[in-house]
Amino acid sequence: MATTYPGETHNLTKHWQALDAAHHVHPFTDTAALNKEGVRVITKADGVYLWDSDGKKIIDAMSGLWCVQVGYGDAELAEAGYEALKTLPYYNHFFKTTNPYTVELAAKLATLLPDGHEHVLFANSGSEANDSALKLIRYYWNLKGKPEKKIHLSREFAYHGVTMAAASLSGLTPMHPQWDLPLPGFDKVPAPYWFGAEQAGYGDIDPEEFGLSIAKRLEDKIIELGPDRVASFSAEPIQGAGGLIFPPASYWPEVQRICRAYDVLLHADEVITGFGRTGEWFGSQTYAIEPDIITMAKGLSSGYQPISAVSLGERVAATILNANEELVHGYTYSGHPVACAVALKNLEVIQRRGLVPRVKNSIGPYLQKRLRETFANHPIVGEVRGIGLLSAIELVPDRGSRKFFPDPGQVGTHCRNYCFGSGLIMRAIRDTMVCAPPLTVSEAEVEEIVAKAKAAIDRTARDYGKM
Ligand code: PXG
Repeated sequence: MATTYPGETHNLTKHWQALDAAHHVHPFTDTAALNKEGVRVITKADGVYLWDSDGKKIIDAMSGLWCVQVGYGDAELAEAGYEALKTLPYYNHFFKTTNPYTVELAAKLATLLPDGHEHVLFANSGSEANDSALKLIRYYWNLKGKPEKKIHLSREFAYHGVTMAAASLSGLTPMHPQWDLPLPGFDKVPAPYWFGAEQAGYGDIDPEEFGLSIAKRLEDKIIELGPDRVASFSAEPIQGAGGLIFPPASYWPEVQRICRAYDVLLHADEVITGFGRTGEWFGSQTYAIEPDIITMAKGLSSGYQPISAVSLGERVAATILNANEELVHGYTYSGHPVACAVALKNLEVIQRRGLVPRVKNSIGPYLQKRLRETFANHPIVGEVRGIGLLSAIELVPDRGSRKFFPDPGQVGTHCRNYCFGSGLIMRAIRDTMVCAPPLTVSEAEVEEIVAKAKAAIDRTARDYGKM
């Protein structure tokens, strides 16, 4: 990183802010509003910490965007990338060629994925993986002689990415109007969001009963559209960017039954839940889901390189790989050697350091316990929920009621700003504060996250006259 420019005397933060404002378009951002406020410049990262260009140290309880499993600054990953850059900086897989990094990674994934997932296809982002998965699903039904099975079902509050197809699959409604989406052939069913059930008109329903009734909505939708027209159901085992929605235990077994009963392919989007987040390698293992197709990204390389993958379950692989024709799909950078080298090292590091059992047995339960203890009787905390290193804190006006604040997002943003101000990164999704630290986070760092979150939530409660 360039920390100084020759002969330069002016403030570098201002310099970078000005360049950013003049030339850089940010994702999911109102550019004009950001430019008035001034962007924060992140210049380095180590472990669970980031530093900005003014030297401020920030604890990152979001692992970047839910992706930095091994923490920042891991020398082994950096060296693996450097070695690959020197040895084979690029080659493709189109011309009947492969390379050691790509095949070793594919084989390694086959040992970690749920049973039956022996084959992977690489892409570069979660969105591309989901786009690819939908194409494979369409192709599967064409090969099966059921070309009319083309409707893709997914859920409200789902986040599956931003390509035309992945955004269509997403159920966060603000993602659609700017682009005239969803495309035809996409339909939604409700999410198993028990905390929001009362507000959504389900009354004071038991979580397990709610899980079954939401699964039934999937069955009703398949019947309404016609099972011979429904290709697939796509779902995150735990909904992430939609507000950390953990399904009641009754939900997944019933969804699995319904998908089998109506011959609908089950696509698990493990972009957030993969690679140890939930205390297993994949969320599908945590919930005993048997998907036909799995998409993964983020933690696959701990975010150190852009890489994603689609894995094919038994029946999808058997059909597509025996089609006796070319699979007309693939990217210039599918299975990029440098990205694969880094991802392979990342998986080795996660395994060697025992990070997945650590999330399941020690640091995950520790985070969950400390958050629950800290907010047990807090006046604006309606629920603390979580599994492994995924946690959510619901901010509500009256902690007993499961009713939301009137203008969703306002209180959450207010609290998020206090977090940022105190050097803590937590996401606010509507009024849900979420936290997903690196799998390497220590108990002392958990304490720092919890203390800073408590201070921010206390200040928010005071500002809203609740404390
Ligand atoms: N599926 C899931 C479940 C995701 O969470 C994607 C697909 C798309 O991945 P790419 O690599 O195309 O971004 C995601 C991405 C947030 C946030 O603020 C979450 C994501 C991306 C950006 C912001 O929570 N998830």
